[in-house]
Amino acid sequence: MKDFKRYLVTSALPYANGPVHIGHLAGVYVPSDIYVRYLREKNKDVIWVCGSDEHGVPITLKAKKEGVKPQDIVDKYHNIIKESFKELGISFDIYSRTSSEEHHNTASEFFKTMQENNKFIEKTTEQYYDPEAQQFLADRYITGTCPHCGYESAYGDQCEKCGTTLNATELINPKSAISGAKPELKNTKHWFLQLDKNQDFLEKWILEDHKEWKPSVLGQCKSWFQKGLQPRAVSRDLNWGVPVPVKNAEGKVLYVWFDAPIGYISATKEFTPDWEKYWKDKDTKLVHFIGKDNIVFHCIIFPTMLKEEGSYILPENVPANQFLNLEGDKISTSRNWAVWLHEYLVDFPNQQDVLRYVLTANAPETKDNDFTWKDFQTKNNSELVAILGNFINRTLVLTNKYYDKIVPETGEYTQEDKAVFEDINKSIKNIESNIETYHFREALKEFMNIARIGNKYLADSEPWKLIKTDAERVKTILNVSLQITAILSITGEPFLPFSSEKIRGFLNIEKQNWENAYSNNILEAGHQINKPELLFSKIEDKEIEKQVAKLEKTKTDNMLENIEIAEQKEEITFDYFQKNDIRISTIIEAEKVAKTKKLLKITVDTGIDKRVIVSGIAEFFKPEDIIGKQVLVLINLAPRKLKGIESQGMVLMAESPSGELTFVSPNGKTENGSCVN
Ligand code: B3M
Ligand code: ZN
Repeated sequence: MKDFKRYLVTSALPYANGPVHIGHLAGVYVPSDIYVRYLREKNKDVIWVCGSDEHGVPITLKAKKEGVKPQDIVDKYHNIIKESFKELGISFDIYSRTSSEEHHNTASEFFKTMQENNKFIEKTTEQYYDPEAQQFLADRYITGTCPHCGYESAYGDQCEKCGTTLNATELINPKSAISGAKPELKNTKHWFLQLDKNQDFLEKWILEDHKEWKPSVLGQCKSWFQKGLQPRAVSRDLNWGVPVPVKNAEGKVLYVWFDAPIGYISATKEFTPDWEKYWKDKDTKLVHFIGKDNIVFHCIIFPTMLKEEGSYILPENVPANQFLNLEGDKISTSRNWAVWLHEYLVDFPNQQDVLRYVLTANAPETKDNDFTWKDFQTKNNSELVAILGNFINRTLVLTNKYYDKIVPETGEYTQEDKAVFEDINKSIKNIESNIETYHFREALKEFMNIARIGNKYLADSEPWKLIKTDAERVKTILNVSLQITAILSITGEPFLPFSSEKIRGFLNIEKQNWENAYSNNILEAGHQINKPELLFSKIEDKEIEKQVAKLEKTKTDNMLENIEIAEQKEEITFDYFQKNDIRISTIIEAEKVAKTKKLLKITVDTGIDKRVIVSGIAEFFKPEDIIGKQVLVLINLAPRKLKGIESQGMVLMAESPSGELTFVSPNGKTENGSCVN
């Protein structure tokens, strides 16, 4: 692997239109935090930038919905996001925002340089326009049916169902998201990035020079290349964003996906005056952490911008992740189907590492994955508590008991001792190679393997028994166990930074370099350690039940919200209504119609005659329960055959907005054949 002088790591800028949830964390922020913390422990020169993506239609739509200004929305969520990241230990060097002046200037300059070097094509094309709202409908301002998968709520820029990137004009039955109106096509001028002209370059750069990228990333790029790259507009008719910095471009701003990745550059600028070294020197390794829906922007569009601008380096890797589901369902901000980070931090105080652990262990690295509260509990109780916590606790408690918190001398190592260190060294190497190739789940497994090795070592050597017969040997065993504990604090730092800090506190040591993990003498004999405390505690059923109940409530709320009371039907005259002959009748027989789920064959006494009616109510009523019931029957409905049975009329039912059926019965016993007028 090529050795780079410095690293520049970016993580997708979250849209400031809502808080951050576990899907964002598992896909992007936890893995990038692991990567960067590891590089820092290795004393690498690394800068990690992120910030809020504050432009684009998701923000203006949200503002409109809440009746406030876009700036109010981004201020609110920028702060929530920034704080919650910090509390989870997501250790960006800078968390900036794209509404900042620095960013507006940087994005404008970038565009101007390209413009002056004739890198854009200026074209007037027809775009959708909402005649009611009197505005062009960019991106998410327009919805319609996806031409690829038939999903009915696809956006003008992307179908969230099948992931395809779209042009608004491809949508079937387009509709304005502002007024619901049918949009019209209207001429407007825009600036287009010449992706087509760069296809050869991109194909070679990605498919030949970066075969090591994740198969899913290469796959998406390939499918873009196969379709053939088209020029792509990088401006929009909107009033929220970075204004297009040329004359006569009023009412036009840079497309959010043009300005947002430039946010990585402005954040770096804000962080250090030395920023150019990180962005323009070939010895920098640039890595973009993103989710799979951002692949095309980071692998094709942004690299084309960087190359066309001319003075920037390109990414070395774009380790995109798949999606995390929640309890088997797709996470959704609009359906509130999510575990929100800021809420987790309140519900599980001081348990940041538990979430980090579970999200890493379940990271959707190669396929979509699922988060369940039950699994969260199990991973905490039977892995963090029972393996890692247990090993460290036993080591510290015994050291406290036998040696009054002083690290004992080691005697000559036995075969077992040597084997333990060898196995641990292998695991450390594996953590390194896995982190360096973005396999964080595997890396975490190897880390836990070190704790397992420690546990087994204690269980096999039984110092608590040996202390009576061979006290000398126990000193070595505990010395070795204490060294393993120190190794865990070093190798655990990328994954579980809060626990690592605690362990350092227990051991009374400073933060170490990664290389020290290979030492078997991090703690010298005679070193004084501190009184141990528990590292992890059990999560009880009731805490989990509370979270599950919260999700259940979301489900019911969503269902209720979807229930609509049927609108009033068109007007009819009295005479028209009078044509209905409705009679009080009694059900005298009822049975299920064979081979159907919904149908009951009912015999009613209408006062005039006894007749058979086939009724679609079997899912709501058992035949035996309705016999003897008085109901309303429309008797002059033209007969029709259902499943071979002639139905002579209709039993009237009330249908609730949620689709439940009940009988409409007279109030008190009434003679069969009575007319309902
Ligand atoms: N704001 C993230 C998203 O799709 C989008 C990323 C921008 S990264 C430059 O949620
Ligand atoms: Zn689709």
